[in-house]
Amino acid sequence: MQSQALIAVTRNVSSSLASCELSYMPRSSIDILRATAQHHAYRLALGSLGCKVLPLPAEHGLPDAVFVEDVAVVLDEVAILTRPGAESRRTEGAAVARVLAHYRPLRAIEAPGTLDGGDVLRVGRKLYVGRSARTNAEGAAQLQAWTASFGYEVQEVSTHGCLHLKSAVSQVAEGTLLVQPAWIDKAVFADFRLIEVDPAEAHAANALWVGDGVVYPACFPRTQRRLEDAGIAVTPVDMSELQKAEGAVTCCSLLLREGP
Ligand code: CIR
Repeated sequence: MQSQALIAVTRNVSSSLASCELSYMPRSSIDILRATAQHHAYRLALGSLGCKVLPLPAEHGLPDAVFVEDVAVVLDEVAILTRPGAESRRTEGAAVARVLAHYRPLRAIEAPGTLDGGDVLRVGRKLYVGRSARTNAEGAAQLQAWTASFGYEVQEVSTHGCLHLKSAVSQVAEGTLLVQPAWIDKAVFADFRLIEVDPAEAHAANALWVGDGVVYPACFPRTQRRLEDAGIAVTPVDMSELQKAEGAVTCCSLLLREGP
């Protein structure tokens, strides 16, 4: 049987990125040309790992639209359009939904629910949902309702001091998670092999698992070393400008298997 392509839905950097939402970082000047070049290199990295990259045009009126992960949760059976916690981000999903409609039936989180895709970590049939400033109990409950018939189980996870659950934990290999124990209770993930970020690299827990390795920010060499020592192949990318907008590697794409 031919293996299905992995599609990466991405969206080019908005010229208004500097007006992005910020929660934990001070605003600093963002070089848009550099951010655009870094995003281009990110897409090339995904392509080099076998993804079919779909680049949506930039939405210049929507500063955070490059962070497509937050507007949908895509599972094999269904895609759930989120209702992002930040009001400025609520219209970002429309263009992404038009693309996803070609691949999955669509469902949606409705008010008063809020949910950011960055708060959803899928591991098999388990959907860990971060309770953050962006995602509320109603959003998590609606996600459970839309996915229960496919056998998914939502488990809420408290987060402290970070934007999203996936700022604090991401999957890097089968059965293996990369964690920042300062921002979540790592006991929740006791059944996994855990790799902790290097204490000098607080923001290093977000990696994008693709195929046999991860796409990973080049600015965390100590944690990169821990990943490599654990046998994980790392494709480094420079994300410095997108990081000034509190972006990371998972948030710039939505990965989905083509076909049923
Ligand atoms: C925001 O605050 O919503 C954006 N500036 C950054 C979103 C990053 N998203 C993600 O990590 N999933």
